[in-house]
Amino acid sequence: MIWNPNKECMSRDEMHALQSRRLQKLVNYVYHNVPFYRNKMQEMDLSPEDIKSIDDIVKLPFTTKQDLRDNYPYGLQAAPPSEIVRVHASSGTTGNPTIVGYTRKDLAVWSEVMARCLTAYGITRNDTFSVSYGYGLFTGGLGAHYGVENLGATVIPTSTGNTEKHIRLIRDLKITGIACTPSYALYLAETLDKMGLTKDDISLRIGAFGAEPWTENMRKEIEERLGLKGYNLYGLSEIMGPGVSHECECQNGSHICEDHFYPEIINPETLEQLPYGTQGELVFTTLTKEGMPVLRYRTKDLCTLMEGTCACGRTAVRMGRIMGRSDDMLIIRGINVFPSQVESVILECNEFEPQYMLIVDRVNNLDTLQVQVELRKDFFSADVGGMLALKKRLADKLKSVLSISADVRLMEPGSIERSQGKSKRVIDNRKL
Ligand code: DLL
Repeated sequence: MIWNPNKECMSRDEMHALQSRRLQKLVNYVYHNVPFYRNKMQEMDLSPEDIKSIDDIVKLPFTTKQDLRDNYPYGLQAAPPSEIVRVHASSGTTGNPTIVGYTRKDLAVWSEVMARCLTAYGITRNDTFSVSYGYGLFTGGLGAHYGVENLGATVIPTSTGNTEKHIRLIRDLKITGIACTPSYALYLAETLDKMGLTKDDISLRIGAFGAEPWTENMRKEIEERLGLKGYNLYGLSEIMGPGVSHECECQNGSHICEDHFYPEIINPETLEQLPYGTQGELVFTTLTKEGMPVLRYRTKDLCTLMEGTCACGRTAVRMGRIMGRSDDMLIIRGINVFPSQVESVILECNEFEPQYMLIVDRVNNLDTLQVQVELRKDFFSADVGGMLALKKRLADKLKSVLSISADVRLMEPGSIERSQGKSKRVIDNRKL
């Protein structure tokens, strides 16, 4: 099934014409409503009239997460505050989070693209669907929620946490579809096991997994253990949230909702556009967004783009799996974590040297984060109570900044290996 065949199966020529019209309108809109873009374009001696088709996109400036942080909170917002009906936020590197405002029309587009995703996975009005992404500032919960409602299936807003209760709901309400991170899906499988239940006790049939990288092996394991078919769901807050792209029954890459989000692949060093089929950094331009539109947003996600009509009939450009990042962002239990956030917390405390190591692992299918930090000589002591209190203080601070718990290990002075060249601060033992 296809939710919106008019858009999803458009001929390439029609898509090109639509994208060209939308880009021209967007450039005019941001030029007149966002000083940041007007200044950038003026610096480049570029006026909105220079953009005549989507191919002219290469003339436009890029936008980075740093630009969003520098313009915190509402500097890049194009719509007046009276038009903004919702705000989400995504974790920043250090300091300011990224604030994204949505107009009523933005929310309508979002629930449209999410309905496209769910339909492509095979969800219908007859399904009962559990949204197990976090509800709140994170876009996963509410983003998927309104897509399910728009489609007309029954939404169960389970959010995250209390996994046993969740499994009882899956069983008792005969939940057939679920959206969550792939690592949470594995954790669900494990809890199912622990409760003495099997996939035959539940009726899950479709999973929408994303918000973090995952592999074909993880897909097989989740499918096997939960008795469902798992599909990829991709998105990011700065562009919209979940729903930027999705797999279909052919599972040959994820279809990008290209009438709303225009994709490019660039070389992250030279910033040159790369041809389809080459791996590089994914860049998106929001063609229809009103609240906080972005021109050429550098996602830092590395992947390839593919052209060609899919056997499902959709014509949109597809993206391959995310193969890594061009920055050092980690995704731990679905939460974006930058090592620099940990560093800034450590530097705020006199007791520690600026020597630390993050060790990420996956234990019983749940991501774990250990933070090893070196004590300064003057603070290293045999007073166990004092050391425990210090450890707790750091753990609490990290939790409030990162939004996830870390296992803090206080290390003896001089014990963390010093590097000669580029320091290595992260050991990621997860087999992704
Ligand atoms: O993770 C939005 C989302 C929610 C997507 C629910 C899918 C499902 P952010 O917190 O802004 O937004 O994180 C965006 O997460 O740039 C990727 O690095 C990563 N990511 C998201 N989906 C996938 C995926 C949400 N399917 C960042 N595969 C992105 C790999 C993903 N990485």
